Amino acid sequence: MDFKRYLVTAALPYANGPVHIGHLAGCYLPADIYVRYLRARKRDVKFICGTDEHGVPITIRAMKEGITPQDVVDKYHAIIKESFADIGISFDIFSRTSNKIHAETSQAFFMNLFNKGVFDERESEQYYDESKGIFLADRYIIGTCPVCGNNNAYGDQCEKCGSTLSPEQLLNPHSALSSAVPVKRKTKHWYFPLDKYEEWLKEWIVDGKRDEWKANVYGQCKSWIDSGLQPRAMTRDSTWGVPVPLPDAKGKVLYVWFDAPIGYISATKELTNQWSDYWCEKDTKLVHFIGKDNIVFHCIIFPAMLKAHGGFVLPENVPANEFLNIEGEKVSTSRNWAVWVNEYVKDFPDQQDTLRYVLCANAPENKDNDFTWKDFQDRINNELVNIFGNFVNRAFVLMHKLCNGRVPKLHIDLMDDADRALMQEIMNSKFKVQNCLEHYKFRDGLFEVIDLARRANKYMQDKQPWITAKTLEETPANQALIDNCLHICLQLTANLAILANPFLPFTAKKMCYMMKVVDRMLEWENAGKMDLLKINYPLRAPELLFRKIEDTEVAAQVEKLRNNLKQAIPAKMETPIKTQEKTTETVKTEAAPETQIALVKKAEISIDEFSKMDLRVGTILKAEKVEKADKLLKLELDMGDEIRTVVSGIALHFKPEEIIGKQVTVVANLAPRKMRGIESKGMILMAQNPDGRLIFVSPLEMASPGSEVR
Ligand code: B3M
Ligand code: ZN
Repeated sequence: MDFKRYLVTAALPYANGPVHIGHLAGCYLPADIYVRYLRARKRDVKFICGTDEHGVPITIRAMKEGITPQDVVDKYHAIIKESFADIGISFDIFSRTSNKIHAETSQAFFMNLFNKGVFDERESEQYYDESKGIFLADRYIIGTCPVCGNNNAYGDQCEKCGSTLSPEQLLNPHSALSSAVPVKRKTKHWYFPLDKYEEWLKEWIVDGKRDEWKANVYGQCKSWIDSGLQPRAMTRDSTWGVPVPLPDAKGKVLYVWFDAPIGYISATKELTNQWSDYWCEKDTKLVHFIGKDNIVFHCIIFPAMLKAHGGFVLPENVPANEFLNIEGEKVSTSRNWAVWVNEYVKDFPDQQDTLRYVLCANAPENKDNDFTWKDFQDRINNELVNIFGNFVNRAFVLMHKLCNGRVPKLHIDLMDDADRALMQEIMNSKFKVQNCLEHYKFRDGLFEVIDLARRANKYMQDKQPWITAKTLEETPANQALIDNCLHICLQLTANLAILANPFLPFTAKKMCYMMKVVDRMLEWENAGKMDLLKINYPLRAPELLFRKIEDTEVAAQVEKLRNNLKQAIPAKMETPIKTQEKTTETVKTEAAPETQIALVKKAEISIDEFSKMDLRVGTILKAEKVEKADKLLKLELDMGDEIRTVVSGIALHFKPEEIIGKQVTVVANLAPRKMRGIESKGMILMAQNPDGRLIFVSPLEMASPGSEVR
């Protein structure tokens, strides 16, 4: 099918934190490369994004920072927008879902379905936190995953095994906001009957011609459909979000995954009066760029919503990427294990394209990939600097030295096989890169660009015009050979700028400046041409396109990652680690990066001495900070036959809300002692990592509270 226009969306990032390079590699960079390519082909394209400003991630962040949800989204919208602009992500609009136009659009969408009788209105019992007066849906509720046993699974998803969950499925559910064990309360919601769209989705995805979709995307969709679709509530009890536009819906808002994808539509409306051409005309190609955790929402739920509404185009493709790890470990925002884009642009000013290069060359297109600073350095120094940059620089320097700073003539009669072969390569490269980009193979496309530069380098090395120059005194006619070589190298440089432009736009611009050509030369139809630079045209002196990354810079970045981690996990460690504890007498050690916590071997004890200890499993029911004692948490433990209070010196390591439901090992017969006026009965055991991190000593499987540890 021939498409008249393109609508390209990139997932709306939650406005609850800055973006990191994993976001870029997974979604925004491939989307930007694709769009820049389409623009170069003079296709009619709109590139849509904005911040997702509703939902639990925002309200939880607000509570953590002690500010309002509005403050949170204002702060992070600005930071995220700036990061994208700095790194050259060229959205046509970067909107926000807190805009009025979005509330109107998503409410109208809801009413359209409501008036058609699409929703089932259902009253059900849901978990409710009495201490906070709030229903616990999605990420407000935490518990043990029934699939993998992860103690920190959310009410909508387990991030460890990827299972989609409902709060009812969690074992040991507890509120993420307080220490409360939730109760059940009646509430009414509007359900979208996904089950009724199962057949249609099967036809559209499984039986339909979705063979273009990436295997990971198609596979996830198929397994969802195969395991049967369930109705899903499209509303929530909350004060933060788009209000449900019905008279009997006080205190109800649209579910964030109902309103967020509609955000693509509202942002397009905000951008252009012609928005309906893009959303409603059959000859629009709609492409959603997302990360792999968003597949079901973009391939199943949103298409079913669009279908129920009617009149909208459906996504032609959803090229979702996998995740990018950092230095061998999963990105973790709570541990601050991430490379933040806003910090990168400060640490590496004018190095936007180098990051774009590395993230594309190493993109997690088919599997999770790893980013390391060493690989960043190697790729830049060995590929961008040594191959691409070096070739362009040599061509310019030699042209200034051997051809008076002007584009030399091409003597067709003197061309040899090597000249012709390289010219053919230029043409081939255009089609290879084009083919990759049309099929969302961005890594391969970038590889083709570098490969052309690699061949060009070899050509120049074989021709050695600087050696030919030494023969000129005796054989002046040899100037024609030098001219031919540099003519071809310079036309190739212009071609490289066109092919590299979607990937490395800052570099392409610099090259245009050096060649004294206007940006219009970068249009794709010019690729493959050998007359892009006019003969005798004077060119500027070369500028270095890329610089080497030094060992010290790599070391500094690795150090920075480690320091961030240490700040997330405070450096001041307390020993001994058994944590009932002495607030004043505790020995403090500073955990420097190299200093591992010293292990002091203790004197031998007899089995009798050991058996005096009553070790038991306890489940943390409540955890709260002890006033005016920044290291202490007051814990309430379910010990089977009783609830115990234990005061523990772990407050610098864990947030109270994160440890509810965890099982711990308790020294149950330790003499009680008063700490800050609270009687502490027992002590919990902790393991301490060499880096100072504390880890609960917990049973591998859920044990009954009060079980003896022997
Ligand atoms: N905000 C989830 C995420 O950032 C969500 C995407 C919405 S796209 C409509 O991963
Ligand atoms: Zn799980």
